[in-house]
Order: sequence, then structure tokens, then C-alpha cells
Amino acid sequence: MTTPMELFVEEMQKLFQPDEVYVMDGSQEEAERLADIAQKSEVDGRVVLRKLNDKEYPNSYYHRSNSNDVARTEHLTFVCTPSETEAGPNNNWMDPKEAKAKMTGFFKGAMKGRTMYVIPFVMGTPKSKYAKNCIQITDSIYVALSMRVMSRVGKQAIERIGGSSDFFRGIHSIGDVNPDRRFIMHFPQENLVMSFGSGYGGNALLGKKCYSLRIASYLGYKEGWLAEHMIIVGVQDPNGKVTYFLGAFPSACGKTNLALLEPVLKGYKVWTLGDDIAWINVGEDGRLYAINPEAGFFGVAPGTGLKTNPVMVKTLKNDKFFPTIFTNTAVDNSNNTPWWEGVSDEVPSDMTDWQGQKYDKDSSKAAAHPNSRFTVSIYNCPTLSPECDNPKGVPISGIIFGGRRKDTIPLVYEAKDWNSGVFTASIIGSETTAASSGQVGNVRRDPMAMLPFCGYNMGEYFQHWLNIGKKVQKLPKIFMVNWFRKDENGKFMWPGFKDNSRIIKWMIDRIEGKVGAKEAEIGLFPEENAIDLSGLDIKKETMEKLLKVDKEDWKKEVVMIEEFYAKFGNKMPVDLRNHLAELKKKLGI
Ligand code: GTP
Ligand code: SPV
Ligand code: MN
Repeated sequence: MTTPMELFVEEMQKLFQPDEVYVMDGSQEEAERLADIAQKSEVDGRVVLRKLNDKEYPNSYYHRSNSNDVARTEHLTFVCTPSETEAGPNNNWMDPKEAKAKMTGFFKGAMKGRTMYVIPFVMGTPKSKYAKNCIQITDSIYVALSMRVMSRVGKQAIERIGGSSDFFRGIHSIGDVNPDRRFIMHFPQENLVMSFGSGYGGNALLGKKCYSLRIASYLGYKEGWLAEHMIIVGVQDPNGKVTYFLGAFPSACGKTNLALLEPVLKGYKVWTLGDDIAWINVGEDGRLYAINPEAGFFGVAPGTGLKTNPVMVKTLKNDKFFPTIFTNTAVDNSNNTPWWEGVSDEVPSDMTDWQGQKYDKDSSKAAAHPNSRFTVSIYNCPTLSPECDNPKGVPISGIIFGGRRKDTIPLVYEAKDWNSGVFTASIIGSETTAASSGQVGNVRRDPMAMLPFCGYNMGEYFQHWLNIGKKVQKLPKIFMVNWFRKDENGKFMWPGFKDNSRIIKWMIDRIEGKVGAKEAEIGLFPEENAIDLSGLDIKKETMEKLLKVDKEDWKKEVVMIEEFYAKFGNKMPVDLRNHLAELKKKLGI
């Protein structure tokens, strides 16, 4: 008897007409073999992988993508639900039939002369009842190797699927890397994604944003759980007690750095569980439990250095899991190591930039692309939590939301209760970053940091968040932070990174009921001297500015929020509309 899995592979082979079909087993031996092939293969005019200095960066390879293919492309990403309302104003929509016809046209014969890789993988630790089974088809050996790092690739996925037809189907071809023939199409009702024309990150590693956020958010809506753009960390206090937090920040706004934080405060330690995605379920005891569906980090390189993120530097130099891949960084030719802005103070004199050109030290251009990234296993991380493979996940006591804002949003505040927290998260605005193609630095609404990743109508998504709150017995506290507020000279006022542990400590004190809070228009604020600033040279006035609620700024903010809410019409929950009305009243609008 042929299984649905086998039928799917046969159907794909007929469609793509590859020269060869290769089913991955996920072993290290296989990965080494594929890396050897990748070093001898050219795709799109460039060698796929180049080995880097094995002493400095063990098991590491360098990859350069097409310069038109360096970030997610939100304008080419579609959610193809039966009706446009189901996708919501937060998504681009296309009729599923039309979308499939378009994609099938691109796919037909697209793998002639190529190998079709079949990647069976599990999102989540395979022992977990929350884990999900998936198969991705791709003709990119770079994608195949990256998927080994980012997910659990191999036989256990095939065993878990067995004769069932219940698995995610991710169909990908890099095509000819032509932006005019590039689309990422999601079919939530069919547990299916079709992606063509890009080999980059979130567009091509279909287990990541496409499945674990867009499709999974829809599954969660149907099944009563949440798929979120969040880190998971355990923060240990000097007594050894560990408090688990989730943290949602838009793309390139500080998740990875917070997930691998080395606290400045004595006796505190951060245990890493995830840096990008969390699947959150209501556990048997009525608390929220989170697992990380991923097995690796696809992290932003620029800004990662010994001063900002020493734990990541150690992770990248660890030789445990094969391979580590650097994409679109520069290369220091003196010792064949990857280089990016922020990894060292001095700029090496003999460098090749991310586009393969000799780097001119005196130019004002960056040597590494601002969205250059590393792909590295989470098992390389020295602060990996011992709970990381706990099939139940970890119990959550606090949820941190954040954004990148030079003004308006205070350094930290707390929501009064769950519903106020959902409101606070629903009004997040953030400056756009290089993680997505298009202009950088424009403030846009990015509720829960999920604007590009919610696979259904966001009005219904907000209601789903409110509903989850009703099911949970011990609700986590919800906080809002902004590490990125700037002064009149355009300088960050808050040191950020390691010093963010000071803010986390305040949150733990709030969770444990050790300190009070002051009420302001938008939420609860730290009392005088409640944030531990010991050893930090920061002026009292700066702290006041960082925590200030400027009414004039907030009046402008409310205009943007109202505009966003209006798009959702009556899908926007009444409770959130009431919260907005209340906020306006408090601000005197
Ligand atoms: P995605 O992987 O795109 O989802 O992003 P992310 O949220 O994991 O972003 P990441 O932690 O990689 O940070 C992106 C950029 O923000 C990097 O250049 C960091 O150096 C910078 N950054 C992170 N934390 C801080 C902080 O506390 N303060 C300041 N000023 N910059 C920060
Ligand atoms: C993001 O953009 O939020 C990322 C990188 O985490 S990508 O996988 O390309 O989406
Ligand atoms: Mn992300």
C-alpha cells in the first residue's frame, strides 16, 4: 500500500521533474556529504558553500545569496483562504485556486537538471504531544542543510507520520531567483505552503515563519493554543529560583539578544529555550506552557559581539552540531573568518563584502548586509536550559512585549491585567528593520510582533488571545518594554543588552509581589528606585525621560492606533475598543 507521504513525494517528482530525488535521514554523515556537494556546486552563479576557518569557527560555512534575495518579502507573501475576510486586512490575499494555478505553473519542470530534496522534519521535540510533523520539498541544498539545523530532520518524522495524511506539506523551489516570479503562498485550511523564487530564510525554510507561525497560528486558533513570534527564557535569581518568560519583539528588535542574555546583576542567570517562536498551550494545571518548535537560531549577525552578546559568540564557535552557516556577512580574507559590523572594533583591512566585492575600508557602506545572519544549532548554546526538551514545555509567569521606538514608548511598564495586556500588545508600533525588504525606520503597527506572521484575520486573533485568558487559571503578568528610546542627539538613552537584566529583575519582583507600582495613563510603572541601577552610570533625568509618558506623543500614537483598529471593523473585539476609548479619556482626547 502506498502511504499519503509516498504519494505526495511521487506527485512532487512528476511536477518538478528533477534528475534525482533524495530523502534526508538527518544524520551528521549525511550533512557532511551534502556540505561537500554544496562546496562543489554553483547555484545562481555562485558556489553554494565555502568552508570557513575551522579553528576560529568549527563546522562553519559561508553562503552568499543573490543581492535581490536578502530578506523576507512581505509584499510577495499571501494567505490564500477561501474568503478574503478570513485572511484579514493584515494579510495579502489570493484566491486559493488562482494561487495554486500560478504556483503550479512556476513549479512545472522547475527541477530539471537538479536534485529534489525531500526533508521529513518535526517541529518541536519529537516526544512532545505539541510537536508537529512536516515534509518540505526543495531544490536548494542550502535550504536542506539549514533545515537540519533549524528543525528535527530525519527518520523520527517519517515514523511519526506513518500512514497518516496529517502532515504539513511545504513545497519550495528556488527557481531562477527572479523577484517577478517570487511568491510565498499559504493555504492554512490545507496545511500547505508553496514558495518559489527565493532561497532566503523566512521565504524558504518553510518550517519557520511559514509553518510554525502563519499556518500554526491558524491551527492554534482552531485548536485552542497560540503560535507566537516569541523567545522563551528561564531567569534564575540568586536563590536559584527560575522564572519563565516569553518575549515578543518584531523582527530584528532584540529577541535573540534577550534570549541569550548574560545579566549584569550578580547571581542572576538566563537559561535559553528559544529565540524566535513559541507554541503556547494551556497545561493540565491551568497554567500556560511554552515549547520552542525550532532547534536552531537564524540570528541577525550585525551587532553581535563579545560586548553585546558573548553567549552567541560562544555558540557560534562551538563545534557540537554540524553545520553552522553564515549568510551575507563579509569575509576577512586574512584568516577566512566571517565579519560583520559589531563583531570587532577594528575593521580588517583585507575584506570581501557581502556582495563579493573587495571592501573599501574608507567607504561609508556596510561590509555585511544589515540582515546578514547565522544559522546555528540551539544545542551549541552554552546557556541552553536543561528544560529545553521537556515535552510539556515550561510554565510561563511573565510575557514581555516590545518594539523599536525612538520616542513615545517608555522603557518599561506593566499591564494591569490580562485583557489590558492584550490591548497593550495589540497597539504595538515599531520601526521597520532590514529583516523585511522595503524601507527601514518607518513606524508601523505590529501587534504582538505578529503583523507579518498571523495566518488569519487579526481581529479574530485578538479575540483568541482574550479567550485564552479565560481558560488560564494562573495568568502571567504582561509587560511592555522599549530598549530603543533616543535622546535629542539621536543616541540610545538606555544601554540595553546585558543591562536589560535590570528590567527583568523588576519584572520578577512584580511577579513575586515584592514591589509596588505607580499607575499612569497607559499602565503600571516602577516606583522610585525599584529598578536596580547599581554599577550603572545613568543620570536620574535620563531615567525619568526613559519612563516618561508624553501626552502629546501619545495623542499622535492614538491616531495611528485608531486607524489600524478601524481596518478590522466589527472583527475588532469590543473589549479592546473599550480599552482604547478608556485610554483616550485618560489622555484627555
Ligand atoms: P529576528 O530574528 O528578525 O526575529 O530578530 P530578533 O528580534 O531576534 O533581533 P536581534 O536580537 O537579533 O536584534 C536585532 C538588532 O537589534 C541587532 O543589531 C542587535 O544588536 C540590536 N539589539 C538587540 N538588543 C538591543 C538592545 O537592548 N539595545 C540596542 N540598542 N540594540 C539592541
Ligand atoms: C524574522 O524576520 O523575524 C526572522 C528572520 O526571524 S526570517 O526567518 O527570515 O523570517
Ligand atoms: Mn523572527
